[in-house]
Amino acid sequence: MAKIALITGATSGIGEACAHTFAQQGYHLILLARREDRLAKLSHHLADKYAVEIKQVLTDVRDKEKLSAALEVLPAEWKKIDVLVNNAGLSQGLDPIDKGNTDDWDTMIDTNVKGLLYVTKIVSNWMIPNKSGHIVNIGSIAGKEVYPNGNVYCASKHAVDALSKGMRIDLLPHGIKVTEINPGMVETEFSVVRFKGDEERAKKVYENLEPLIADDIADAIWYVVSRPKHVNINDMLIMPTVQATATIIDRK
Ligand code: NDP
Ligand code: 8X3
Repeated sequence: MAKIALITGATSGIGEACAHTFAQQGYHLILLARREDRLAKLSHHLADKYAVEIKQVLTDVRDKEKLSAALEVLPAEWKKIDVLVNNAGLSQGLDPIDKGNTDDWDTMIDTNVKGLLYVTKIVSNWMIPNKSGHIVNIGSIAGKEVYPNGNVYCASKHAVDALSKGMRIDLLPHGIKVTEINPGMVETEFSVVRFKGDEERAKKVYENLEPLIADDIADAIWYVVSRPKHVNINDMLIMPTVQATATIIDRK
């Protein structure tokens, strides 16, 4: 059987770009997300275009029981996962700590931190008997710096940073690679989700600058995953050329 990659948050942005890249490289895919129509459309498109097999896992990474049930029903040969891309994540709101919406905080922490942990626990247990595997966690510049009003999103990505280091230590005896990919501004649906559907406000984030695109990150992930067995790239910070830090941006 061809190699297998499980990509969370595959229905949009970076996850969708990764699905294309891995399919193009001949990987069979397990694509996980919540939006059924998008997941089905993408899966059929990739299966037709690249002649690869695809399993759709329609679930929410926050719901550990449903997540576990949805993954455990996969056939045994599909549990021999070579690459896990822990990409599902989001930001909600951009407010000072005293004004933040506590439901938004729950959503970010439950998705970006706890969801990533639930998926990792299941998949790492499948990788361990194979004594190989590669876990790629999507962190952020927000996991390396804190910016005004970024508070809880930044905290969730700092947690991804710490967890990536922790996973690398704990999974070392099992031959499992752990890489953290940390993008700066990538134009995806991220800002539309952060601003809860306010397209105008989202568009302003990328106004008068050239942001990264999702394919730039998929390309970096493919580079990392395609290194020889003895090489692991621990951590990569990828910024648009016009972005020096989270907040210092050369807008024209
Ligand atoms: P998008 O909003 O375009 O994509 C997010 C993906 O995550 C969607 O496929 C969404 O699918 C999925 N998702 C969200 N919540 C859940 C959930 N609870 N369960 C399962 N899937 C979920 O954003 P990006 O592609 O930009 O974001 C991908 C990752 O990259 C995130 O972790 C984000 O924090 C990170 N990142 C993004 C940057 C950017 O500037 N865009 C920069 C740095 C990091 P569905 O709604 O169908 O479930
Ligand atoms: C997404 C990039 O700068 O909005 O992680 O936090 S940023």
